[in-house]
Amino acid sequence: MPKLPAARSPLAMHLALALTFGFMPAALLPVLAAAAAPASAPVTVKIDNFVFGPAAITVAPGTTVTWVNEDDIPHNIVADDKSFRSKVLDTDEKFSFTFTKPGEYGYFCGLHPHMTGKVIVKAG
Ligand SMILES: [Cu+2]
Repeated sequence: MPKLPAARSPLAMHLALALTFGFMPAALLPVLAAAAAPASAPVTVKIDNFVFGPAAITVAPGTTVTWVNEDDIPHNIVADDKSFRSKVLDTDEKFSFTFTKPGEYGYFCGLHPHMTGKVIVKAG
């Protein structure tokens, strides 16, 4: 039976292809889902006692940052490069911005320019 090994090898190759291209993406799915998770988790910056806290945050592209004014004084948020600007926030009011492009975004309070913060957008 010299023909038998040759007749079986295409089947073996077919199985190998199915294992490589059929099962590998399924095995990678949980890894990809885990890597994408941090981008969608929202981040909050609190404003209290004339301070942004945390003053500097690092987030993945696609992250929405929400500022909450927990001070009893109005404040707003103005990007150094004018890429975002909130209205004046009274106590307990919020402002959200989604950062899509990597970079460093410094910002300040338009009413109290000594109040500053920074959002660093960096891919995982
Ligand atoms: Cu202010």
